[in-house]
Amino acid sequence: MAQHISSIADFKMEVNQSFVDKGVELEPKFIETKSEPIQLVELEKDRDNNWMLSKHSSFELKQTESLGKGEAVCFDFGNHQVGYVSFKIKPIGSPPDAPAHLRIKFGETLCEIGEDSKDYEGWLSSSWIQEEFMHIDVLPAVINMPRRYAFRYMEIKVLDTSPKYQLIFEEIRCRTVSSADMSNVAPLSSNVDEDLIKMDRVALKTLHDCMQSVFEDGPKRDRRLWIGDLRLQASANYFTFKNYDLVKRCLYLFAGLTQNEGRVGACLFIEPHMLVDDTALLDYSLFFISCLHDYYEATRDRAILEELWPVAYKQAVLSLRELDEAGVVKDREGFWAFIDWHKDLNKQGAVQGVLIYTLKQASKMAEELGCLEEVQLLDTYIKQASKGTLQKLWDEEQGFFISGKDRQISWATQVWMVLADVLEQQENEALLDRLFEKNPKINMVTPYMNHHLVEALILNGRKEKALEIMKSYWGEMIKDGADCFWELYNPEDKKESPYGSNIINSYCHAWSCTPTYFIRKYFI
Ligand code: RAM
Repeated sequence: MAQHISSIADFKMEVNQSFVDKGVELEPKFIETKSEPIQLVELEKDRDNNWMLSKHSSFELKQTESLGKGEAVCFDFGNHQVGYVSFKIKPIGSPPDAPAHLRIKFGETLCEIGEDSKDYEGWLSSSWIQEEFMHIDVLPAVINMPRRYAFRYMEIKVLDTSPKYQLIFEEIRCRTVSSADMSNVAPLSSNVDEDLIKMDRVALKTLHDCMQSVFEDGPKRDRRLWIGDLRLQASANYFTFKNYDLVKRCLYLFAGLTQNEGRVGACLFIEPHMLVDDTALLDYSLFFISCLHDYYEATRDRAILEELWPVAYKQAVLSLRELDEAGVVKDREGFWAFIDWHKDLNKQGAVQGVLIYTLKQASKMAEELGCLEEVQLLDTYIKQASKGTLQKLWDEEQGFFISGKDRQISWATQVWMVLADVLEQQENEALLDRLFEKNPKINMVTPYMNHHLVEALILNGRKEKALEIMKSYWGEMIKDGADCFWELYNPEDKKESPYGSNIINSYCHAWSCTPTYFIRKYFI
């Protein structure tokens, strides 16, 4: 079942121009580099129907052989790129007596090159597929492709020339762009475990390629600022690139462009101008509180805390309406919160965890600011919500938190309840152990949700287990060929996609970059 993201009814945008202006002023400078292909590759399917390389050859001549109708060549740039591509085309043979017609595909992974995009039937727009068709009337030509692509592989197929001439391609180049400065990142000491060094490198590359004009969720798709992704990117950024201004910019933009009644939206569009989307997700709105809280912890920038606190507090207040008399978030139909992409996940329990977790952060900020009335109100609700959770959502017999009317037991619900510290530390530890032992069938499918599991383990005396998960999840992705960490990864179903096809998945995705945060914060 697809989980279409729905819009809120009667959507209105509320603008705080002064915040927006501050965000706009913090526009980052881009760092550009040049890259070019390192080899030519050919693809085939393996026994499990996955695309793999069948052949590769170096690209020393820096020029392709001449290609005629129906022939294709695939360039491998050796690593993930985000940027603008240019190349030269030379005709060979008689004077070109017809335009050249090309198809150009870009793939972060081989499946995007191998699969025929005509077969795509997913629910996200096929326009995200990085495939262009172009006619070139005058040859030779220098082509500067106007769009920004995210890719490692680039395939050019000659759809037609004429029987009288063929084409040679040369000077294939990419001008890469990012607002992250790799030179700001401290190298890991060489006595760190080799697997962690590799994981850190891939995580850094993921974050680097997502750091553009804002923290994008994915440079291939959706190329916008989602707050759930921002929260994790910002945490990783504090331990790596330390681009505090980029986080500040995103905070101002979310605060300056809210939805009805001042609700922070789930995501912002950047172009043609900053705009809040009409999607509202309860957990994502609450994460504005976390983003501000974490920014303050990292920078101690009191001015921004004072300035944006009312926006954070508003999210807490708005969320209280979602509670029933017992202080438990009412379960709802539809796409009202995110949590994870598991298609059968009931979100009530996990959202209750997010609510308590963020209310606690809000209370801490209120205390820091000396807002005593707010502290009191928040603490009352935290108490009520925690009590309600234990009364209504804790299943003593099974030793798990349940969610929804069917009393679903999921990994996500347990993890968020642990992070919310509803139980005592020892009980948290026992709950985590039980989770692994009983392995409830509603598991986790995104690196985003796995991040929260790892964090819960680390904070509750299970560092070894956390490391094991990092190695068996992100580490396994590397073994499966990841240059950057992917949006989705289910080791049990490697082609899983919430969108109906893995060619639309993003293979350099913000929320997957956190191994670098874990490694640098807890493991060195
Ligand atoms: C997807 C994106 C994004 C995420 C939202 C909820 O569209 O992958 O990263 O935050 O879903």
